[in-house]
Order: sequence, then C-alpha cells, then structure tokens
Amino acid sequence: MTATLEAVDHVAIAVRDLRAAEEWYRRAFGAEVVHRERVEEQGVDEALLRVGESYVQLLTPTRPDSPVGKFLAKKGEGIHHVAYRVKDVAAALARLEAEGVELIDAAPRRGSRGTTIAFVHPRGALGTLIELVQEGPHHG
Ligand code: CMX
Ligand code: CO
Repeated sequence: MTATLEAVDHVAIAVRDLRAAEEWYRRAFGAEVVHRERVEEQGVDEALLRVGESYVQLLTPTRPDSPVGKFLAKKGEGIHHVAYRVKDVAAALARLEAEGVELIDAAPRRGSRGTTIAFVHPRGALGTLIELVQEGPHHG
C-alpha cells in the first residue's frame, strides 16, 4: 500500500494572544515568524514559525464562534491540530472516504500560504483533528 503522508507540515497551537505567543517562541527558542495571514473562512489569524521543513502554526480566533474560538473557550490554549503534507489532497480524501473515515471537508479548499487543505474529524481519527496540506493553490 502506498503511503499518503509526506511530512508533518505543521503543528497548530491555539493561543489567546498571537503577539505574546510569537514573542514566547522567539525568546524560548529563537524562532522567527516567516508568515502571517488572516484566513477569514476559518476565522483565524495565524503566524507560522519555520522549524526545519515544517512549521509551528500559532492560531488565534477572529471571532468567538469560529473553530479556534470554541476550542479556546472549552479547552484553553494548547495543541489544536496536526497537519500532514500530501501530494494530492483530493486523492487522500478519496482514500479516507473509502476507509469510512469521517471527514469535515468532503472536498479540498483554500488554505493559508497559497495551499490546498482539508480537515478530518477528530471523532474518527483517534481524537486528533487532522489537516491535509498540499502545496499550491486550490482551483475550483
Ligand atoms: N482536537 C480534538 N478534538 C476536538 C477538537 C480539536 N481541535 N475540536 C473539537 N474537538 C472535539 C470536542 O472535544 C468534541 O468531542 P466530544 O464530542 O467527545 O465532546 C467534538 O470534537 C465536538 O466539539 P465541539 O466543541 O462541539 O466543536 P464542533 O463540533 O463545533 O467543531 C470541529 C469541531 C473539529 C468539527 C471544528 O473545529 C472544525 O470544523 N475544524 C476544522 C477547521 C478548523 O479547525 N479551522 C481552524 C484552523 C485553520 C487552519 O489551520 O488553517
Ligand atoms: Co493548520
């Protein structure tokens, strides 16, 4: 069976104060922000810190009823999701669907940094919210 996952793209951490979190990573590890973006569809402001070939994605909500807003209210700050890099999000989703895995996104959508993404529900994924990330923009 061929492996779908190529790398850990990012580990995402929900935080209340993005600038304070960036500063914490800078002081603790010398980690620098390489990208900042607001993703309105997801209701988040994000900061990406490069860690080798991967990123740490610091996330803070732009509105309380967003996924990260609800997560912070319920669980507080902490790891929100793990994102795996794949060659082809649509193909990975088709495989998951064939395996009967519960998806959040039935089809690929636009992610930050000009990527194409999809989320897998934590309920059917060992309690972990999983994001699949494909380099390159989503068309369609
Ligand atoms: N990790 C693990 N479990 C989670 C979770 C998370 N991040 N968020 C919610 N859950 C669990 C809850 O604990 C709850 O479990 P129980 O049923 O056992 O109590 C269940 O999922 C439902 O939780 P909820 O608080 O009612 O939340 P919703 O169902 O409204 O939303 C989810 C949960 C995962 C469907 C929603 O957060 C989502 O659609 N996420 C995908 C999009 C996203 O996270 N966007 C922000 C990041 C954007 C980016 O990375 O670019
Ligand atoms: Co992410």
